[in-house]
Amino acid sequence: MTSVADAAEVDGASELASSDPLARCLAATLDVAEAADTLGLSTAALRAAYDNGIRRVGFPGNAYLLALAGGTGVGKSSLLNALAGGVVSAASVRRPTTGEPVAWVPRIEREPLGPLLDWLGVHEIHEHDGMALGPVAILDLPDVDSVTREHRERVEAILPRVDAVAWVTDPEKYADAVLHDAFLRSWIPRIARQVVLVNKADRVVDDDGRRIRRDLEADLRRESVQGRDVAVLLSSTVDGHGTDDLRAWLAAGVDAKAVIRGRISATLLAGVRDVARAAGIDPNRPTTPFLAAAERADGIRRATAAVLRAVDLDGLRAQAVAATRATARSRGTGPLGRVTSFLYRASGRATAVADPNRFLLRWRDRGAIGPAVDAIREAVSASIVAASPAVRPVLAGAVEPTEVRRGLERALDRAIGGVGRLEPPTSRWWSVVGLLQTLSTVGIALSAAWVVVWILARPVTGSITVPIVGPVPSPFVSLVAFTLAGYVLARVLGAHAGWMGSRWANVIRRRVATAIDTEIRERALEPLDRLEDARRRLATAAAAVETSCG
Ligand SMILES: Nc1nc2c(ncn2[C@@H]2O[C@H](COP(=O)(O)OP(=O)(O)OP(=O)(O)O)[C@@H](O)[C@H]2O)c(=O)[nH]1
Ligand SMILES: [Mg+2]
Repeated sequence: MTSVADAAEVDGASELASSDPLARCLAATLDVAEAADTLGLSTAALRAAYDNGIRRVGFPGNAYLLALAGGTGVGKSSLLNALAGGVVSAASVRRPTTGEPVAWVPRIEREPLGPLLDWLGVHEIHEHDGMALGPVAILDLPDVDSVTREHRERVEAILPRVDAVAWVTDPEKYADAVLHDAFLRSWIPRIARQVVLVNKADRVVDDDGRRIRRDLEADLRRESVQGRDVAVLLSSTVDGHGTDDLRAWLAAGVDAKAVIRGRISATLLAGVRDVARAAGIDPNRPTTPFLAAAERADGIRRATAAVLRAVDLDGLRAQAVAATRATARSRGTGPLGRVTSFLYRASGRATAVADPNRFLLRWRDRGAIGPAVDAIREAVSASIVAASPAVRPVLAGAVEPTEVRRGLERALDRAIGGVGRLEPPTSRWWSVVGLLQTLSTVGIALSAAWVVVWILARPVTGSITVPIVGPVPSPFVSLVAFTLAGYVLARVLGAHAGWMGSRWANVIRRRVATAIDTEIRERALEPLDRLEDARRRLATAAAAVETSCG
């Protein structure tokens, strides 16, 4: 059986041209199922309908399958016997009677329909020669409401695989059967060709019959898909003409292939509508995102501000200025400055206070991004409440604190990585200052030696008259002048480095802030965005299903 069905499935897939609306309907259904999986919706029923559809089109035969379905004792078997003009399926007063499905098939279709009937698990098959009812094989099914539960299970297994259904009821059961039966309500939208038969019409007077029919038609109109009216017929198997309307309905110019395709499309359409509804998509309204643009922008803005606080841009600025000053010191302070900057570096103080790269990379040591996580979660919480119940769990999962934190950390790490290595600026003037500092250091050293010689040997050196102090020996004046020059040079260097450093600090501060902003905007809500994307895909595919399966 499996091998026959598998072979049929291969045929079914290849039989449909890609331009065929049914092929488009099947493909769009699969897109809906895939998007719905991402949203955590149940897609088992839809995928089963898809599989059934693919298999059904692959089976050979030029007849469609119509099932007689309904409660026990309503006269399903009697109706089949009436149509056949003889006993095909045993009918009796015993409840329930029919336990296994019975098929009544036109002789020329018996062989081609073999694999399909096998797939349905129908083994009792009767052939007939008439074609007056059109290309139809009729199945008498067990009941759906007796104490024998397996009967209903058997029917539920067969109904997804038949092409058309005659729902049979009687004047006693009709109210329960259609008005309050979830079973029927769930099936009616999934079948394109169907009729409701109120059998045993011989038991009611004409007026009651007409009233029952009107009631049923009105109720069915509410349950059917796309305003496709379900016909309601009265029938009787004890009255000679009681099945004429049913015969006429069966024979009314039916194209078997159209019935088969209509059934598949109706089932897929109904299944897709169920899934779309669960995703909160209304086919008559544009789909809005879970998180509205304004709330999203606000959440991102607040989260970015919180992250920037955690990163500490003022700290970064101070580090950048200090790093620039350190570079200036090592280039422009002459021999003594070089010694101090070496000592600075050796002690590790330079890296602690003047290394913006290290400062950025180690943001985790300083800042807690908890407030940023809260900002995102607050922005999304209203959307979760507003979302349809079926998608709420997966939405909540997408903005779970650990998930949001991970997203923000990823965004921040990427932003810092993207900024690249920060190299403090330098200036040619610093080397010039460095040279002058070296000269002033040499001058200080020579002046100091001269001072020592002057103290010990008092050579004649002349003196310079300094205001207020009076004449001062030249070695002292020289020592003071060089020291002063060194001091002034150091101050000039410091001022210039500070100016360049703060300009650079402003640039990198902006660069880091922009990178963080961009990354958070694009990445912090990645899990939520995946859901938004799935919902958009679902809405698009569902719209395609409406047009191609409709
Ligand atoms: N008065 C009247 N009795 C009918 C009519 N059709 C069937 N019956 C009787 O109703 C009883 C049940 O008929 P069945 O054909 O066995 O009913 P069924 O729907 O196949 O029942 P299950 O096989 O148990 O699901 C039998 O005694 C029939 O004679 C009808 O149109 N009018
Ligand atoms: Mg029966």
